[in-house]
Amino acid sequence: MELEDNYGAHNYHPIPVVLERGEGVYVWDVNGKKYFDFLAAYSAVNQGHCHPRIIKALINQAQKLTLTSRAFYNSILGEYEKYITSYFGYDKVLPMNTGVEGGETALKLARRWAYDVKGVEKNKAKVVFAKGNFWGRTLAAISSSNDPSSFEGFGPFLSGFELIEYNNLNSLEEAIKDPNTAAFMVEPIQGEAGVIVPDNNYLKGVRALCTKYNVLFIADEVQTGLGRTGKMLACDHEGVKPDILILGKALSGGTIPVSAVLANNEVMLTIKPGEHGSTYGGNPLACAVAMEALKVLKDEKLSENSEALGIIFRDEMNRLKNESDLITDVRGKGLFNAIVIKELNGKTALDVCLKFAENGLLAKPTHGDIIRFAPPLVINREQLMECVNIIRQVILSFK
Ligand code: IF1
Repeated sequence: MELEDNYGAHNYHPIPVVLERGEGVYVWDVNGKKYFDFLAAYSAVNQGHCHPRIIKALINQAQKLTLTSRAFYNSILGEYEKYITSYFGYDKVLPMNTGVEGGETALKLARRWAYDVKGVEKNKAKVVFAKGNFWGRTLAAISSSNDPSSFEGFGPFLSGFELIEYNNLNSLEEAIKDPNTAAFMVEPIQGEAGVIVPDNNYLKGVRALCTKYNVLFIADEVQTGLGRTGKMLACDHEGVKPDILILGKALSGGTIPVSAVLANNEVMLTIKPGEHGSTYGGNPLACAVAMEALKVLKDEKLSENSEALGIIFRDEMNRLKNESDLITDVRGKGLFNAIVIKELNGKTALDVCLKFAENGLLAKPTHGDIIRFAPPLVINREQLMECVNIIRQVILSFK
């Protein structure tokens, strides 16, 4: 911790636990203490820490070829592109590395499509976002944010962005009827905002309005995708298909950064050779790891497990809510859940999380009073109940 303090940027304030090993739902600290990981690296280790099949794919490819740059072809990228596009049902994929690069890529595609296909006047394209959104830390991402801790002190900001209320179809229609609108980019469930689940049929409404006004529906499934909410994609709960799908995090099972933007030809082919890319985008190592990470999700039925155990978890949290005046709300879908903590005698969500850590469960608060619970999707019922008991014991200890 001291080394990080002396030699690292102070852009984080971690919970004082020093981890050195991970396996499945467990992580161990440098003193050998074992924890349930109930954050799962913000949903990047849905398949569990160091999944043997994903690590094996990583090692095999790492001993063959890791990076060629896109100046040349390589023997695995085409196979991966075919695999992932048929897996999600899109014509094409643009491979990138981090989630925020996926968001940036989606926005560039949307603007190009607006100019070249929809016929919006040059440099007039507008993209609409929901208040409370979080899709990363780049200047474009913070330019679309209404959270001062994201954007304060980093101006000037990118123009052409408009913010509307989340989960409000009237405000969406008002914003996108503007003929200059290229896209609406939205998280199907808002993660950083605190696992904000919109009303049923919100996504259906988004889909219908975007179709009606010829506006691209961009779904940011970087956190909600890949089984996290109990379906392969959170959009699958309402059977809606976004025009642009952004994936990241668990796409690599928590090994190396891999993200992907999927779209059909009308959108994807607006970007011509040499107009976008990245040194590591689509590198052989990423392709090998991502294919295995996607196979594991299906082979181990992790979406189904997420859905079933999520129901049990929320039932247990609601039971606990009735027994303790500390919890004011329980919400989520699948194994993507959060509780809202009412400050009690000066005790905050952080104090609760520190106590969780003492009792062998790792979680982190967001926005002060919300605790997100998102374990690896490989967790089994027995392990889940052990975690419920830890949570119950800690919560009830705060009188
Ligand atoms: C950190 C938050 C979560 C995301 C969605 C895109 C991205 C993220 C819906 C960008 C990234 C990460 C960032 C990470 C912590 C984590 C996070 F707390 F920051 F906000 F999950 F809620 N879309 N979220 O959630 O992906 O570029 O990071 O790969 O900043 O520490 P990225």
